[in-house]
Amino acid sequence: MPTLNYSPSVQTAKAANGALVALESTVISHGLPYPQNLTLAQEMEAVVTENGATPATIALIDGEIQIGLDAANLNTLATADDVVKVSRRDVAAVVARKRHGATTVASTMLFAHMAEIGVFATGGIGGVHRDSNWDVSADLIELAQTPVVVVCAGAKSILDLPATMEVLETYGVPVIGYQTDELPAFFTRESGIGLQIRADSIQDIADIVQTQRTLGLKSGILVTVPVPEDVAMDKKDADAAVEEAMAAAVAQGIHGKALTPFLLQKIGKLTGGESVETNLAFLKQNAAVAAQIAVALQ
Ligand code: PSU
Ligand code: MN
Repeated sequence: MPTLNYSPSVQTAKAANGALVALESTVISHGLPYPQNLTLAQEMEAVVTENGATPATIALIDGEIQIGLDAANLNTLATADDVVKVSRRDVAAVVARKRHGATTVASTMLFAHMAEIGVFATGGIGGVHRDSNWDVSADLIELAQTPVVVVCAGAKSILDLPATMEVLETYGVPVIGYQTDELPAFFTRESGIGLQIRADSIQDIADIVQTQRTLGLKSGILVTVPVPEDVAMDKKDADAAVEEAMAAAVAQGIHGKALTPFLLQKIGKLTGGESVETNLAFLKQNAAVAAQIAVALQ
């Protein structure tokens, strides 16, 4: 086993068998602008705590795997310009070279599982990019093989959502709609894509998770929570910004790991910051739902 460096609060929670929620760090370093990213990271941790669980923000600091971050480390992730966006394929190189790395959904799941943390809150997962040859996020493949519950606001509308759902089905990943019949689409509550599993209570979700574990099914579980109504974006506005951002990415030849951060930043600019506000709101909501699930699983 690699060395996992636990923060004091995570160490204490683990020793007491307390509920834990993993949080990713790419959203901090590459997903949101400074200083909202730092405030958000602190607020997500506070929301997890308020809901009875202990937050464990995961990142690589000087190549060390950190499960739970102190204030200085959070600040580094929010401000440093030499933080690598680390998906599964990047892990070994960043650890070996002792660099700073921000974990995506895929690598956060990987490290959460190593640390025996079963629930993880994020904004949205990566998926199949539109009009691309094989730009399929490693998040989907990680969900196929790593038994961690990922709570998110669906997948970004910058993705090909029907294709993303097909890949999840192929890999046997249950997708649960929390109080919704429809896949939420990140900035908006609706996508037009129906879900097979709707759960109206936290206990119902916990029962499904527990059963999945008892059955020995090794895939992850995706819990999708629609963005709160009062901060959801108008679908027309969101779609227009997405289209324009996509066109800019094509024009500038942006692809690969740079694409998602580019699109998020561009959409933020195009909407005058509205998309960032929406993003912050559902990240906190997801942290609350994840903490409630973690507590119910105790
Ligand atoms: N959700 C957000 N902001 C983000 C991301 C998710 O609200 O920045 C990040 C996650 O870390 C996710 C990654 O794993 O985008 C997907 O990147 P890619 O499409 O390159 O796989
Ligand atoms: Mn990609």
